[in-house]
Amino acid sequence: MDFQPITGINTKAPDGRTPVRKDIDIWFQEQVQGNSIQLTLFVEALAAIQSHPLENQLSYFRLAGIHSAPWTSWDNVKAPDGPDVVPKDKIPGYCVHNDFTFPTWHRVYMLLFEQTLYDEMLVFIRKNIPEALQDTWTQEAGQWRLPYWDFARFGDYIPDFPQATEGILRLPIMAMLPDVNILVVNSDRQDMELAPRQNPLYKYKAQTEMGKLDDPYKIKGENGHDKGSGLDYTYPWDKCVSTTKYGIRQGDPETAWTNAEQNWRFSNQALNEHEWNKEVIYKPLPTLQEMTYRLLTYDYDCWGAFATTQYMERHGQKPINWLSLEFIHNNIHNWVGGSQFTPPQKETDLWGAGHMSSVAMAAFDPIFFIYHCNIDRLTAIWQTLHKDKWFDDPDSQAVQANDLAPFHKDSADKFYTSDHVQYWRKLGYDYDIVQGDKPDEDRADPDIRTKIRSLYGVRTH
Ligand code: TYR
Repeated sequence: MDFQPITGINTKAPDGRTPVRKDIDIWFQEQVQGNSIQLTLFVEALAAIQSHPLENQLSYFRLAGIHSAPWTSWDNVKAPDGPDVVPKDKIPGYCVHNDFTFPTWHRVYMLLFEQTLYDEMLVFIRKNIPEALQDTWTQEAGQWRLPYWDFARFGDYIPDFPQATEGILRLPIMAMLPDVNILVVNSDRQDMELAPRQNPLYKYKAQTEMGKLDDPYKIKGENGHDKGSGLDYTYPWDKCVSTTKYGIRQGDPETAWTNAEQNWRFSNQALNEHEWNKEVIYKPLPTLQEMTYRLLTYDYDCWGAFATTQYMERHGQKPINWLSLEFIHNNIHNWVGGSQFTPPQKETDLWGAGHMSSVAMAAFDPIFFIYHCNIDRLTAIWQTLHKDKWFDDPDSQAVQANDLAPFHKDSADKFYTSDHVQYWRKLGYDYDIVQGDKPDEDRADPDIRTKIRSLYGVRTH
C-alpha cells in the first residue's frame, strides 16, 4: 500500500538559502503593493482544496479532519478513537495535546498543509495561467511558504484597510476580509488583471450542514459544561455549514448557526483584554506580547517545560515552568474562536462561541494553519537558543520515539517521529528571525536575542 509522503517543498531561494515563512501581515502588504502573484496562488490553492470532494484525503475538509472530529481514518491509518471511547483525560483524535510531542506533531501537520497548497498552486498554474507567464508564476510558487500570524505583534497601520486597527493585538488583515483582490485572466486570455474573489482564509464553508454529511464525515454536536451555572449544553457544530468566530449563542434560532458570522472584532477584543486561564492569576494581567517575550527569554529547565502544559501538571511547583508554549496556545484558541456559548455570567464575558475554541473543530477554521505556523516559529526560535534542550528530560524522552500518526515520511509504512522534524530547514522552510547568511546556518544567538527584544521586549505602539 502506498502512503502519502510528507516531504515539504524542496525549492531554494536564488541565493541558495531555504525560503522563509513570512509574517502574513507584512507578506500581504508586499503582495498588494507588488505583483500579487503569491497572494493569487495562495487564494486559488486554498479555494481549490476547499472545494475538493471529501473522498479526496487532501481536500480541506479531510486535512482539517486529521486533527480531531470527525474521527475518521486518514492515509489508511486506523481511525482515531472518538469521544465515546477515549479516557476522559485524553483528547480524541490524532492530534497531540497536553503532551511533550505537541510541538512536533503540529510541525508535521503544518508541513503537510504547506506542501498540499504548493502542489495545488502548480496544478492551478498549468491549468489557468497563460503559457508565456507560467515560468514566472512557477518561480513565485517556489518562493512561497506558509505565512504565519505573529499574534504577539501590535498591528500596523495598513493603507486602504480600515479593519487593520493600528496598535492593538489583532487578527491578521487577511483573516478579516470577506473578499480579496487577486489576479484573474483577462478577456483575451493573454494577461491578468485584479478582481475581487471570496477569501478562503476568512472562513471554511462546507457543502451542507456538517451534521448532514455522509458517514464517516458527519460532524456531531459537542457536549459542554458551564461551571458558572452548572448546566450542560451542546455546541451545535452539526448545524453549521460555515466556521465562525463568536457566531453561535445558546438560545438563537438554529438558522442563525448555519452561516454564523466572523465576529473578528470580538476576537481582537479578547486578544487585548487577555483574561488568561486559571494558572495566571496576578494582576495587572500580562499582555500576549509580554507572555511571548517571557516564553522566549525564560531559562526553562528543559524541553518538556517549554513545550507543554503536561509538564506543569507533573512538576507544577515552580512558577517559571508554568508558562509553556502550549499554555499560551490554548488561551489564544479560545480568544480567537470564542468559547462562551451560554449566556455569560459577567458583563465582561464576550458572548458567542466559534470553531477555534474547540479541539474537535479548531482546524476547520482556516486561521488555524497560519496560527499554528507561528506556534512552530516560536518553537524554532526556542530550539535555536537552546540547542542542548531537545527532548532532554525523562518525561519527553519517554515519548521521543512515538509515531506522529497519521503522518508518513515516505510512501513506505514509516511514520514521522519527533527526531525527524528537529531540523526544520531539512523540511524545506525557514524563518527570517533564525536564518543565518549562509544556507543551513543559524543566525548568531545574540542577534536573535536582539530581534526578540525589538519585536516583543518593548511595547511597539
Ligand atoms: N479548548 C482548549 C482549552 O481551553 C484550547 C484549545 C482549543 C486547544 C483548540 C487546542 C485546540 O485545537 O484549553
